[in-house]
Parts: sequence; structure tokens; C-alpha cells
Amino acid sequence: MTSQDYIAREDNFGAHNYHPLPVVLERGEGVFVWDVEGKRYFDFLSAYSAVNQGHCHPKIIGAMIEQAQKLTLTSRAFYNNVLGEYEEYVCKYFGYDKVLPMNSGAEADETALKLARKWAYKKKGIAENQAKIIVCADNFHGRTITIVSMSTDPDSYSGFGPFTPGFVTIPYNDVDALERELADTNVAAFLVEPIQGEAGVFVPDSGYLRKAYDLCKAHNVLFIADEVQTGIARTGRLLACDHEGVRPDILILGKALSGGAMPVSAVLADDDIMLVIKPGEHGSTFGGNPLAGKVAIAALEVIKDEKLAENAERLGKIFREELSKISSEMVELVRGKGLLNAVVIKPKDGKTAWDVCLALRDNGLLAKPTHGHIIRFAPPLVINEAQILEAVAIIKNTLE
Ligand code: IF1
Repeated sequence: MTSQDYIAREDNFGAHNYHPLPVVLERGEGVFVWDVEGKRYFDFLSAYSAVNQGHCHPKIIGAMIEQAQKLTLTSRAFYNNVLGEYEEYVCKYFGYDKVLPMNSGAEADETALKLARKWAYKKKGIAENQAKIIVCADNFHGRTITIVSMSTDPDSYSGFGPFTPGFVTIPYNDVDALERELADTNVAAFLVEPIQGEAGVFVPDSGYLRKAYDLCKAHNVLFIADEVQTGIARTGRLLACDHEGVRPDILILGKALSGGAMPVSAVLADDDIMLVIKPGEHGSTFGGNPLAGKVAIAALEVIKDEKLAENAERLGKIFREELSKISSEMVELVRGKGLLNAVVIKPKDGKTAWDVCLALRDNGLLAKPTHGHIIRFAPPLVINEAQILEAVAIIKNTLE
């Protein structure tokens, strides 16, 4: 079969809820992926930052194989010997009292929303069903109906109403707007991405997260950080919040928590928040399964052992410096933090960011536009300096 055959079969039998770049991948190792014709590419998307540890990392896959041959799932109807080990490991790793294990990022965001509302009623004393949660315009937190109820992107919410009430939207990176909305004593929480990935890698002003956190604390409002995409070393620190010394009241993780081996997400909080949910009030068949537990421990060990946050910090700086030297008229600006970067493309002669990504693919590098004219560049964090420079050369030649 050729790539076209694979694409045609998916088109025939698969829902049309994506418009992938036309390339059919079959193998991944480290920073590289190979298509069905054997062509090698730099992966500069990392499955939207789920493959921070590199494709098929031997330590993660090894842990997965070993556990998969013993016990994959018990459900939470019974205990198992791995869940507690994973819970202790991840709580100590991020410095929280407790973790609520889920599977997808959206499920973790939903869990955080439920925790915040329940905390509002049980601890803050907000009247039942009156809790409000502040979110930012251009947010992306997942695809469930409650999450798209918070979205300002018509592609995310159009046609999926009626929507979940209780959300207040403010502009991103605007502490004055946040302060105004915090005057409402029915506000339970502020949910924010430390960097807005999908919106096009919007890095807020330095000090924004710290000011927002301090305002929330001054109003007895929970600060919830969605680090599904920015967490796990992607931006040059273990968490993007670490750049400002902010410790979220509720921390949402996903994606690279498993190194891309399987869906693993988590919500971390201290006892005064986490214990408002009682037995039987929340759960998930696969949440906290022993296979996920062993995979996540291995994935997090790789982050520390291979100093991937430090690597992302150092190579991200080199990447942005080198990209900024590109003289192409199509490069409007380069922005990002660590190895979460984006280039804003100025269309030229009718050529768009999509055309650039097709040309990048032909030149051996995979990336995908986010909104229309922005291309996100996010390689696995195991990339080395020579590979970064080789990738920059491909991007430079393609744009020029
Ligand atoms: C798609 C975007 C990225 C996320 C943040 C929660 C979730 C995501 C900050 C939900 C997921 C993924 C979803 C995927 C593409 C990708 C994406 F373009 F959609 F927005 F990365 F930017 N919080 N992001 O980024 O996690 O349920 O997917 O495990 O839906 O197209 P999930």
C-alpha cells in the first residue's frame, strides 16, 4: 500500500474530524518518525507535546511491556499494588498532597472544574449551583461539551449547544480584567493555560501568572493551571508556572505524563481541596490503572534523568535565535518559551502556513499550522544541538 492508499482507507471508514497533513507514519524513535515509504522526518509537533521524551523511549516502553504482561486494569472497585506507588511518586514529584488519576487531558480539566465547584459549595460557602469559573478568551482545554462551553473559538463550540453555564470570559494576559471579575463573590476559580498553545503559543507578559495568582488568593479563589501542554518540561522548567514561582491550587497534567505511550492525565491538589470529593462522587474505568501508573513513573523519571527541562531551556533559546535570523518575508515573528515555539507566517503570493508545512514535509520536517497563519514548532525534548541546527536549516531553506 502507498501513503495514498492509507489516506483513502481512513477517509472511507474514519470520521472526518481532522484534516491531517498528508503523510502516513509507521515508526517513531527519539526525534524522528518514518513514513510508510521509509522516508525520515524530524517530528516538530511531538503529538502536541505528548512525546516530550522522544518516540518509543526504551525506558517507558520497557516499563509498559513489563506491566502489560502482569496486570493492566483492575478498575477502582479493587486495590492494586501499583496505584499507590504511582500516587506517592507523582505527589512527591510535583509537591502536592494528593492526585486524582484520569486518562485524557479533557477528563482532567473536567475533574478540575468539578473539584473547584464542589470546593466552592463545601468550603467557600457559595450558594449551590451559583459557582462561577473565570476562563480566558482563546483558551483550549479539550473537546467535551462543558469544555467547549468555555471556548471562544466557533470551530470548537458551534453546533454543540446548549452549553454548560457558569463561565466568565476575560482577555488573556489582562490582570485588570481578572481583578474586575474577582469582585463577584460567586467566583470559585480561575482556569488558565500558562502559555496558550493552540491559540498560537501566546506567552503572557512576565509576571502575569504571579499577579493573577496573588489576585486569586486575595479573593479566596482557586488558581487552576492547565499544564497539559506546557507542563512536563516543555517550556524549559518542569512546569510553566515554575518560571514565576507560582504553585497552582489545582494542577492539571496530561500528554507527556505518559511520554505518549498511552492516555494518562492527572489532577493534583492539597487535601483541603481534593477531599471535597467523596467516594462514589467521581471516577473513571481506566483512571489510575496499573499500566498507566508504571508508564507515568518511567516517563517522569526520564524527564529528570535526562534533564529535559534544562535541555528545552537551552535549545529553545538557540532555536529562537537562529529562526529570527531567517530573512524570508514570510516570517512575521518568532515566539515561545523552551521548546514550545511558533512562527507567525505572513502569506506571500497566496502561499499560507499550510503550504509551508507541506514544503517542510517534503524537506523532512513535520509541523502543523495552528490557527491559519501560525506554525507551532515543538520537537521532542530529547533533541540535541546538532539536530536543532539541522532542523533550523530545513526551516530556513524552506521559507527562503
Ligand atoms: C485536538 C489543540 C493542542 C490542551 C490543553 C487540555 C487538552 C489539550 C492545554 C485536552 C489538548 C490537543 C487536542 C488535540 C490537538 C491538541 C491541541 F490544538 F487542540 F489545542 F495541543 F494545542 N488542555 N490539546 O492542549 O487534552 O483531551 O486532547 O488529551 O483536540 O485536536 P486531550
